[in-house]
Amino acid sequence: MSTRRIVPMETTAEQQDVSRLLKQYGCGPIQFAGTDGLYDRHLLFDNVKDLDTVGVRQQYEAFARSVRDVLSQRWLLTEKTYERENPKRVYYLSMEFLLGRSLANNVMNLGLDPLVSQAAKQNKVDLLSLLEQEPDAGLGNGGLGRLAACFLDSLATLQLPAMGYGLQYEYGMFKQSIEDGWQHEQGDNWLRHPDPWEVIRPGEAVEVKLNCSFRLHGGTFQLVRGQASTLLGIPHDRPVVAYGGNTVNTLRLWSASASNYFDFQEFSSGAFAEALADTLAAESLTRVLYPDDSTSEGQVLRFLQEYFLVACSLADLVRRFRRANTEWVTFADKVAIQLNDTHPAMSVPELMRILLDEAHLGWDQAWDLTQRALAYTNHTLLPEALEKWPLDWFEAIIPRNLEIIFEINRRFHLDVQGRIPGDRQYFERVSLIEEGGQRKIRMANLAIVGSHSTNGVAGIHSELLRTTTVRELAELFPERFNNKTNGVTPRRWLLLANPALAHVITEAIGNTWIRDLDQLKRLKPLAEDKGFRDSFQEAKRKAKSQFADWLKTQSGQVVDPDSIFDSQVKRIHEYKRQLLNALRVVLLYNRLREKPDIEMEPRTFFFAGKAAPAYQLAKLIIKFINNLAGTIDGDPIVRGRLKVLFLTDYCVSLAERLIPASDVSNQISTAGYEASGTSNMKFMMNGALTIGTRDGATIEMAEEAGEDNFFLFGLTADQVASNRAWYSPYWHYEHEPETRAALDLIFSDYFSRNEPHVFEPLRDVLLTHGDFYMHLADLKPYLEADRRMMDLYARPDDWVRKTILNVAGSGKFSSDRTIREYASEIWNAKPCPVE
Ligand code: 26V
Repeated sequence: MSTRRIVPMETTAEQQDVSRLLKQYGCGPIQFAGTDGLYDRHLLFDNVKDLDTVGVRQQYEAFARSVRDVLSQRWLLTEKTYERENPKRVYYLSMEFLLGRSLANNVMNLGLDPLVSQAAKQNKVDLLSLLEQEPDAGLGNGGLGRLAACFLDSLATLQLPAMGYGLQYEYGMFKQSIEDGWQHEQGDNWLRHPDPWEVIRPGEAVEVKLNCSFRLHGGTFQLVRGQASTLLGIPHDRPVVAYGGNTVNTLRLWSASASNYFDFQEFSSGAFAEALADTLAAESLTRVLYPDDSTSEGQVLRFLQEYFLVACSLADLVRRFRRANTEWVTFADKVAIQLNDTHPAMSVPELMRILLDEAHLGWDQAWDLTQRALAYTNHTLLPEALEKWPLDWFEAIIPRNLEIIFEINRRFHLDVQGRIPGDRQYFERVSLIEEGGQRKIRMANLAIVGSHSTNGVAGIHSELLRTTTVRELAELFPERFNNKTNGVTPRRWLLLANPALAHVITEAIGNTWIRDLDQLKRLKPLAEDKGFRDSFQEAKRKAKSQFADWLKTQSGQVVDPDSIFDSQVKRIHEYKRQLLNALRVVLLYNRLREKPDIEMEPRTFFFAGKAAPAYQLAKLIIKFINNLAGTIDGDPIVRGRLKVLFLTDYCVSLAERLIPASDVSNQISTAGYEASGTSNMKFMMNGALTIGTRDGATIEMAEEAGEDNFFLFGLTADQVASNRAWYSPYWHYEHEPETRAALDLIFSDYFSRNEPHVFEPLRDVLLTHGDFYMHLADLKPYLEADRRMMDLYARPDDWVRKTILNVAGSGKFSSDRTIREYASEIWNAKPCPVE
């Protein structure tokens, strides 16, 4: 059985003094567990069931509720403090928060580990299986949503008066299963059981007015134009506990419901189903998360979701502002609103609407306040992911907002004409409206023009955004453009996920790294310390065998913890190039088939990630990886030397297990396409070495660790751009025998004996259609880097040295650093400590 603890061994004196802690949380002398303690009372009164008959799910709920009871007073006190101090508040608006599980994290942040372990013992509760009862809150697609969750942790830990706003999707990110190698999707009904963390506040509902109604017709969403309607936004609040437990901020998620619960007139005439139709349609607005992280297809439901988030959140924060302040002029001194991508960019016209029509300010003042309050973060340069919404939808649903957009654009046009006279085409490129065919609103342009700050999420990305994607806008407003390199929370991703390594680090340098990750650089000299290297290696070995044990119990799959664990985990996407990784494996496999006697360290290649349900090629890539895994498993020549595993249903909890256990992290996107990456940082902190391209934040990671401690390869972003014109994958196919052999093997149906031609589309992507993401150009350099990496692995002492230097260099990638930069350079927000 795994000995995975939920918090590390370091218990401070403070943590040991449980009753003092409870007092600090305002709980008085109550007992957490024991007869008549919180836990027993919840078990009994929440379930009205005999204590001997409750199941482990109910035990989880009672435990989580007891933890929530403990933090409730701090939660209240936090809001009271903010009300009293009236500081500038930060609002983080995001369509996604990929939270994962909360129980272990909250217990850790509250310092309640000793209490919880003791309580579990007393009540004969198996803590590990209890923790497994909590479903992941999968309210996000990938990096963008997980970043928002890490930011919440840092905002609270830095004691910033901040709040997250999002949507309470009834169904989160779909569950993935694999049949015959193919991905299948199932709905993620994560709220099937009561959620112990949420506090629903119907009393703080807000109204959202639309100029249309909508109906569900045959399962699709239809607008009924011209028939105005009102929706209700119901707040579902979740506590965001700071490390140390002093501050407890709020994540407020909105669910939609109909305002006139159902139409009594229709009801009394007997048309019961008719009467309920509006309610059903309204509630379906927040039913499901859009499971596509790359294309903003024309979906009116997504458009409505975005406006709903914006309208509810702005109404709520304006109401809060009005409670504490009398003068509108102070709005932007009291409120900072960060837009997580363009998804909440309708905040620009919506805030203008409120300031003009409800506060009755003049245009100039409203515009000044709007620009000063709003800031926008861009997360992708992929043209297909840049949102553009049909103007027609604005007209039908929120015509007043459209009117305001027109006026913003008219004034913007005058401004541009004044600065660059006579260049009509210049304005067409920066205009908020795309003409020709169906007219559309360009949401990125709207966000940039209507805010005071636009940032990218890593140095190279911010630079490309400024010099290519929105070059003209950056020329017009150079002072608005800046970079904020992403980070991740070291609490969840090191302290919680990897207790063995966290312990080794704390033994060596004390525990200040938990709040100040730069402290990790003090590990650098220890790379030369044999004793430290040994404990470091032992911690990795422990994480690996724990992972192997878990995998065996969970799925029956067997992996060898003495093999190299080589991982690539992320959404499946052509630009992320899982195919390049798979080609590397085919090539290594060919080498072994040809010369079974060559030296090769045993290796396990882990892949995990979801494909958007409509992204056929991404699904085929999953199928290919699974077939590759099957073929290799069935070949006695390579048994025990190469293994490929596609782990199903990648999610936050799986990442927390796999990342600590990995030796090698693959970050191999076509240079210029991955905005930042954030799993790259988690791997680095957990002592994996990176093999990767010079893209996103990986560039900065190599800078911090020293390029000698990295395995960088392949075309640079500049080279990718300049080679496009003449690049031909055929050249590589014809001139590189190993590349050719690998492709020929695939096209010969070697990996698809019973499914002839199933991988033909791979030929199209990689050869016939020109290999847009340049897999073949980077394949040979990838294998050369792989060779260097394996040479290092053969010298275990040098390998561990480098992993230590990587961990020591990872301090910059704490989301605490990122949030400090946002706070001082964009928001001008200061900490507001609670007592
Ligand atoms: C776009 C769309 C389009 C409409 C349907 C739903 C949907 C959901 C998400 C997106 C935006 C995807 C952008 C994104 O996730 N970017 C990632 O952001 C990470 C955090 O900054 C960054 O590390 C990754 O490199 C970047 O790909």
